Amino acid sequence: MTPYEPSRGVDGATSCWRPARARRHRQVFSRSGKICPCALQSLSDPALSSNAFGKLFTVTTFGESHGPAIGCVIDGCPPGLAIEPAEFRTDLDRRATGRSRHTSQRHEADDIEILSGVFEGRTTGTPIALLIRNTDARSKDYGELLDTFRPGHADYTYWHKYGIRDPHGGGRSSARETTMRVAAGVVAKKWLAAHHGIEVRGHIAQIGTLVPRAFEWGAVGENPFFWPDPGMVVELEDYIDAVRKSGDSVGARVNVVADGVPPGWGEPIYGKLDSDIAAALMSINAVKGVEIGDGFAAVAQRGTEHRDEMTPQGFLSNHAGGILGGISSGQQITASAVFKPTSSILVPGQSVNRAGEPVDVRTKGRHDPCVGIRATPIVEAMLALVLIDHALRHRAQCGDVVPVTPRIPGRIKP
Ligand code: EPS
Repeated sequence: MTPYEPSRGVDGATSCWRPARARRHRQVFSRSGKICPCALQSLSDPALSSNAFGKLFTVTTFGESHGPAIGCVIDGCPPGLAIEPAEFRTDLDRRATGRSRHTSQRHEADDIEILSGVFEGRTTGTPIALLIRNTDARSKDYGELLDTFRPGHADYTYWHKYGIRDPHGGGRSSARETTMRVAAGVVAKKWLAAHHGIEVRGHIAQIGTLVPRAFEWGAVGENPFFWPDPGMVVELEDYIDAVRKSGDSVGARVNVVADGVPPGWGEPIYGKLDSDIAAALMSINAVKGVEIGDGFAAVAQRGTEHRDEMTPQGFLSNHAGGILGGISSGQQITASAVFKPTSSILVPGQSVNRAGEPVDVRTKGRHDPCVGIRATPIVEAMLALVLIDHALRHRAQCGDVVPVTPRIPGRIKP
């Protein structure tokens, strides 16, 4: 039984008054000039169900956490880029479960198969299809969730939206989906580095109440927390162990930067670089907040502090996060995303079942005490995917523009 008939919709907005013939011909207006809302929506957004993003470098992901496989199709990748399966290993492992005791203990190999779009190790310009087979799903953990909704989880909203759901492992709402974002991000990072010398890298900037007291980029890859302060790793281990043992979870903040982005990428007004970055980061499962540059701290700043003054030798600060008027300034792009505490936890919480009756829910299974711990490569991937899309969009419209003003160096003047 579904809660309602999806084809009819609940509020009329999704119902279509056009005859099937008009729909086939993408006819938007009736004879009397009435506009069909669903036709307009489908024209402005051909990927209506939103499993794809990007305009020139598009990525479509598919698959469920407990289905046979997950995958993605990248369309619009420039030809000639050298890429082979082994190059996906590092970032996929950085994101994967089961690589330390501080994350979910599901052990997936995450071996990538390139099904199309690459010939003799080089992209051909045709769609690149990437596939990873799921090998360690344990669906029985989800037996009790068939009839109930985890508080704080997408279970309830998916059910109300579609009237049907795959509850095993969270289906599409699972962090498993982010694997393919990271895979697509590997291709984007490689092209950005090869063509523009751009480097995208991230680190965790807060876990629960803990913030780094020191900062070393070199330390980030040396501990399971992507943490820039090597002196705090033992403290973090104890903190996460305690959270896990209590059956609870905590949130995390991930910071990401891109160095080497030239001035000029991004489109005013509705295709601003920062609005596309915000949308991309916010689309990651479990993200609840995004900041660009100083973000919400700008509320307490004065104009004299926030404006990034310019000299021929360099900018004097970077409060704007390298984006002015939605267009890159040539400074470092800086952004930040906050991941909520994992909602699948052992501590029982109140909820309802499908009949609407009150129940207590306690989630068993192999969950992350802090899903943000594995998120740094995902945030990097999403920024890289937005950047490559804007690089291609900029090249398409403004590739032959030659500015007369010398570039201000992107770095902050010492
Ligand atoms: C997840 C729950 C766990 C995680 C999973 C994300 O899955 P399961 O219950 O099937 O063991 O392991 O993460 C991944 C599998 C992954 O590759 O990121 C969730 O509820 O989001």
